[in-house]
Amino acid sequence: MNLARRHVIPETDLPEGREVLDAGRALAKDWHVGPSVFLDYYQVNCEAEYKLRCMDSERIMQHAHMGFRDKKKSIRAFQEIYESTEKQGVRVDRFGLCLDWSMGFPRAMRDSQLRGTGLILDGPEDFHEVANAAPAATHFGDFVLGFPGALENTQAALSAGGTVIGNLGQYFTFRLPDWNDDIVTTNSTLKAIGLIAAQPVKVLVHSNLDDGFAAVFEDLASALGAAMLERYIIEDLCGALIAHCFGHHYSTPLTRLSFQRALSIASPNPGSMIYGNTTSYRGSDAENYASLGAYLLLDIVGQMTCPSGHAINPVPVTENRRIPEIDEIIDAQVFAGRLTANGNDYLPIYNDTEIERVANTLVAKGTDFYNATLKGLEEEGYDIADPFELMLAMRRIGCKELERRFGQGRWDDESHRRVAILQSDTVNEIEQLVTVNLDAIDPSDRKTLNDSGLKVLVATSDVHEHSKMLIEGLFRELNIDVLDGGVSADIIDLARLAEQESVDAIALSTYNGVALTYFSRLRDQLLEMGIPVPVLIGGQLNEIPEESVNSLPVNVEDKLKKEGAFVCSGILDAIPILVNLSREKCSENYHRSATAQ
Ligand code: B12
Repeated sequence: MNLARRHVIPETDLPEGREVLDAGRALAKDWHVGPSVFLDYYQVNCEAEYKLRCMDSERIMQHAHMGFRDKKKSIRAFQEIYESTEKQGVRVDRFGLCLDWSMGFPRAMRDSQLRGTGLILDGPEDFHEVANAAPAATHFGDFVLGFPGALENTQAALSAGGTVIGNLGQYFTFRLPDWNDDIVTTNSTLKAIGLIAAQPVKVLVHSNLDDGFAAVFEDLASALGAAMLERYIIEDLCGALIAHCFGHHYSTPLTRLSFQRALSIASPNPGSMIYGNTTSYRGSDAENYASLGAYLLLDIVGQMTCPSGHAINPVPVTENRRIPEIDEIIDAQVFAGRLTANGNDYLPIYNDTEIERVANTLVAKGTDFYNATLKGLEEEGYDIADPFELMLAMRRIGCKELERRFGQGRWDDESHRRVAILQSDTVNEIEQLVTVNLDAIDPSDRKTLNDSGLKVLVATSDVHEHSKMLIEGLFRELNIDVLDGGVSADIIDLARLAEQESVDAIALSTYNGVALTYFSRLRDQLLEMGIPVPVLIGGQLNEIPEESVNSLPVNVEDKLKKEGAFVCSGILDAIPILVNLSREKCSENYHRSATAQ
């Protein structure tokens, strides 16, 4: 990729970052942090103050996350979770809301957008109602900052008493369906950050690294360097404060604890929360309890030995199967409370020599990545003192290219990639899954596929791309020609690529609760273009039906099958389908050459 500014940002009339920030700042006369039950109950001006108080008194905060479409149910959940855990001697300090991705659009456009499974709040009144259901801080994280609707959503969040607002990480990696105007997205986000910076009380700009760079970087040194870049943008260029979150993808004790240590140096404001290690939830409830216990204990010991203000986040064990219910959230919180009570017992046997060593390496190499990126971008002609330009450049260049150019690991000519300083758990896990799945394939099927010359277009409908990475890794080992259809792909782009490249099949991964609508639209588009390419589909195959009474997503696998999709619950389900396709292709080729003779 050519990184020169004129290639990446060809627009000649880019708004000036300073002016956009000032426009946001000016709005502070009408929009400010409103009162809330939480602020009133604890007599604090903002959550940052509460966090510092907790750190001083060695209290470990607890975060509960929920994702119901139904507003009334969300309010009930706040109340029931708060009251029930309190009765059991556990305090939930903050609630996070899984807002729907359609919330990223400005209010006036929202109704006509593809909807996922999350909560949709219309105006400031809705925000206020939900945020004040219990005396716990409300974290407005997902789909607020980083989208075209950022300003409206930030205004509403502030007026509902929200003082930790995000999610900057999403700005860099998330794409709303059929929305390509990243100038409007950047404008709205930067204005919102200006408004936040101008508040008389401390409002933290939250960024979940795992929603942004950390999920895609192969090297944790790059992930830490990215936290430094975000801090530079928010604190040095915008005059606001940043609070980082991480956790979904950090599975091994050494990476999880070392990263927490390193982040407390790279990003020293109190952190928002350490997200649960949700990628380790792959099994039954009983199996997932092992993961819950394992990561929580690390996070608790991490807070005891190096308090960073992050709330711990006990994710209910049902989360890989469906959206967790209220009683399951309560169970996870009570579980965490008990672990915290026992946490001190682990300290006498805790030894952090290796953790310190790895954390120090991450800080050193993360700093090198940070410096190399800023220097490299400046040399390519970017104004790195302009937050608008820098944010847009980083978003357009993307994580993979940034890491390829400025990563600190040694470049390996043979594999055409860098050898990571500390490889991320995600990359390790995907590499292991490729091997395990490859070994499970029948040798005769491997031979058929190896000789097939099949060309498969691989894509995702949303940000979830681990399955895509796994599919690509496995298919390449099988000598299948893999064509990259992208992440958060638009239907029309996929169909055009399928036509241009005459692919034999599309392998689609989808997680956001839009499986049936997305597939039906894709199939209709392919048929309209006269290319009935088979579509293999996997992921979270559910959707909230139009006529739903409880607003919960239901499984749509049978409907997908009826509509003609090849439904795959595991990656190996693709093998017999591809073997059949290659046999068909082989016999078509045979007939074609026989007719030609
Ligand atoms: C990792 C993760 C993320 C990461 C993704 C990082 C990345 N760059 O990929 C992050 C943190 C960014 C994320 C964000 C969100 N997430 Co998420 N995420 C997950 C999580 C933990 C794992 C999914 C995953 O990658 N699994 C790894 C793969 C390899 O395993 P697998 O899913 O079992 O896949 C197997 C099969 O399904 C199959 N398969 C899958 N696809 C295909 C395709 C083909 C062709 C074939 C053959 C096979 C196949 O093969 C795989 C291996 O056998 C799940 C919960 C969970 N534990 O499963 C939630 C989950 C998918 N996320 C969810 C949600 C709601 C979101 C958000 C909308 C939250 C929000 N409000 O911000 C955003 C998405 C925003 C957007 N713009 O799209 C929900 C979806 C809810 C639903 N549909 O009912 C889930 C289920 C969590 C939950 N219970 O609420 N998420």
